[in-house]
Amino acid sequence: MELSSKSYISFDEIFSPEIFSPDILSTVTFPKTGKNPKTWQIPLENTLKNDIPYNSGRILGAMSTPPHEIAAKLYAKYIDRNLGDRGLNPGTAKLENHLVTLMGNLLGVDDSTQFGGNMTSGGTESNLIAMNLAKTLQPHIQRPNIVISEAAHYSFEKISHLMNIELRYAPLLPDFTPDMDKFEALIDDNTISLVGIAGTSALGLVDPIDQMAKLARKYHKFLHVDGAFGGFVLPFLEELGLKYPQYDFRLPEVSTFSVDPHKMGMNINPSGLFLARNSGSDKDHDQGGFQIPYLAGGGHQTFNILGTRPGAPVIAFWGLIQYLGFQGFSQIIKKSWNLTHLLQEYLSDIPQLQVVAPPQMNVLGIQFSNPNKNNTRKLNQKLRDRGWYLGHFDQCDLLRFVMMPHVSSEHLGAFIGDLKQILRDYF
Ligand code: 0PR
Repeated sequence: MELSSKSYISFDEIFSPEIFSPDILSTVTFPKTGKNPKTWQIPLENTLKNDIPYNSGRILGAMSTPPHEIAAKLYAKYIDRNLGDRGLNPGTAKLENHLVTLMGNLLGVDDSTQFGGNMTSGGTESNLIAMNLAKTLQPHIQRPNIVISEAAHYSFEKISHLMNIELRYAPLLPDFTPDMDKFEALIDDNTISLVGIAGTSALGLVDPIDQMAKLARKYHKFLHVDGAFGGFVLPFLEELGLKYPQYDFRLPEVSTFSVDPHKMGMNINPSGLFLARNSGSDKDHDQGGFQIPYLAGGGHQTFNILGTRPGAPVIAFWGLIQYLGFQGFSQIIKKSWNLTHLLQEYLSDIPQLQVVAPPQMNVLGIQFSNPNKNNTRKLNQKLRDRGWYLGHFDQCDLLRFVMMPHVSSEHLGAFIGDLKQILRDYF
């Protein structure tokens, strides 16, 4: 059916998808001519209706959330900025430097002149850059390894594969914290970095990074902290009075830190931050970058893996920080923390299930009181069948909740009702 003329279909018809070729998504030929949006907009939107919207309240286990409207507006306005060529975008580059300084301040940096970093595409890229820096700074190590707990995010598997680095996993104790004796025993002359996690992916737990810092000092090792999730939660929870062992640049041994604005920072996707301390006047972190000499805007050195990279996430997050300030973010995080408690309270009513570890931030894991992987798999499936989406960590036999800003107490109430029903019907 040819539908190119604007006047051909009425408004009502636009909302009757059956008048459009239902097969538009099965066509395999690249369209020869452009088509009036009316001919493809409805199929497009109908297809996208398959995506689960955050405001349905159904997404209870993902570490992402809609961006704050201020961030979204700034992003849309400055969508064309390319930080792959800083020389063409010196304004955006200046904002990026300032953003790095502000985030360093949030994470315990006391001397911003001995500090640097970049926005990245997220925790994966930040972790990769950190490990690349650690490797570059120690060229004498031929067969590098890194020591990290078993709770490591899978980005480290990618890093290991891409960079030919051996991953040495310290096992977890029954309380899901790393066994620090075993952690220490894994360190050797070929260890290029110790890695601590400030907010594990499965349970949001904080590694004893203060103890790892002591090991870094004892063995003269690079120490990276993966705070992709927790790095933008812990400073606010500390302010609310919660206590954690130190996990950030307040520890002089922490070399680099990964923190993601696109998680609890409510910035647009993708946005991570790679932060690095210089150990001295050599500007250590400059050595880990790559020279790009030929750009129209002038050559520069970059850590980033991406070439062309969006500048708008920098602008959006810088603006959002100005708009909300520490207090504004604090309110958002407090609400998520309160919801975590509410969820815990609701769950305490369900004897078949138990909370895996007391939550340290707005991440909470559950499993059966008599742990059983098959039951956990089945429960996850039944919840999905009813349209509830949790994280499922099969290896440690748990279902993960993340109380992101889009979750409300009403959503949790509805969820608990369905959960109890499923447990009655199937277990
Ligand atoms: N480090 C930690 C501790 C993480 O939890 C994550 C992501 C990363 C690094 C990597 O960050 P990027 O995904 O930004 O590269 N953790 C989330 C997770 O695994 C990622 C995510 C987010 C997955 C939303 C699904 C989703 O719907 O759960």
